[in-house]
Amino acid sequence: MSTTKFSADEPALDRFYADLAEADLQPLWTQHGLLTPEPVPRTLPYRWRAAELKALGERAGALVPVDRGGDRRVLACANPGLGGAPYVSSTLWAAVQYLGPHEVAPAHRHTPAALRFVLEGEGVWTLVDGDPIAMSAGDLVLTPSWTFHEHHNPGDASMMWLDVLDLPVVHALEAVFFEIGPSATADRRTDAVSESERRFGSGPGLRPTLLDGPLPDHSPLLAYRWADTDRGLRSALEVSKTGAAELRYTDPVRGRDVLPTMRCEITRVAEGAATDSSRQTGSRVLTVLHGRGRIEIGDRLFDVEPGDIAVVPSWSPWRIHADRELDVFTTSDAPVLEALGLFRRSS
Ligand code: GTQ
Ligand code: FE2
Repeated sequence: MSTTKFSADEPALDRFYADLAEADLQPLWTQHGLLTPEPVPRTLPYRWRAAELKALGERAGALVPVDRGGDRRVLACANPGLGGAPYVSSTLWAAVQYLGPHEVAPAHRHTPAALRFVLEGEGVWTLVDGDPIAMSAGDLVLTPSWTFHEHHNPGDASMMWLDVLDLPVVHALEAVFFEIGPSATADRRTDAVSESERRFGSGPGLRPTLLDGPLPDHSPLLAYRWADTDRGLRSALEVSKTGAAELRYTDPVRGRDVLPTMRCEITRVAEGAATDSSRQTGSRVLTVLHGRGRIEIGDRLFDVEPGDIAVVPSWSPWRIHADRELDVFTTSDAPVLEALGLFRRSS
């Protein structure tokens, strides 16, 4: 700083700074790191390994009953740059959730929106505002803001999946509400296809002509099935000239992001190919569904395999290299930045 000294020799100035502090005021000219030439994220590039997540998730299953602590057995990725906060980035929560055989995570709702991406297994069904949604590997399931949700595992095998929430954003806005709800008593797992899919999942380019009532501010389709995603990726990769194909999950009626605060995308990279490096404002969490490769984030290079979770900080360039055909699911906060006129992207 080019200004004068802030203490010492001048008693009048010293007294002034003491009086400012006493009055709970701070001069702008003593602040650092507020108006930086470009984003300086506290979030660090990082990767959590599948083997470790799985082993620790299973230990949680053996040691901690599901009803202890919010009725969810969840291990949150804590970014080492965030001073111990349970957040994967400054704006996103990412966690693995473990549900043992015959366990139920009972109903509740909250203003932070959530999504689940299933990495392995099947058999759990989630009830979202009364609509039963089956969960299998590769599926994306939405539990939008303020919808009641509960998870049921009627099978004999445990299941783990990735949760992503906009919790840090809603917390920063001091708009968190939470309440417990009444859980289902009937077994609804036989409803193989949710009402949301029957109404809004008719197929590519098809939507109902008549809507009985206003649409919610999130996608009315609450489940995106792996068979559809896989088919889309396969044909997109066939016509791609780069060896990579990226698809965005969208609201089938309005074509926009699935949630007001979160954007979901999936990238398939052919064996031996790589994506172009790019960066954007806002952070992104990613997980590997299939394949093997390396993900470059800022100045770090992480080798990855299925079930790994990694995070891309704001404005950090990143790219994917596939050593074996690689499917990478990502969630970002891009809709928030776009809504506020803060979204920037460059290659
Ligand atoms: O499954 O309802 O990872 O409420 C964090 C908060 C999952 C859930 C999380 C939650 C849930
Ligand atoms: Fe929840």
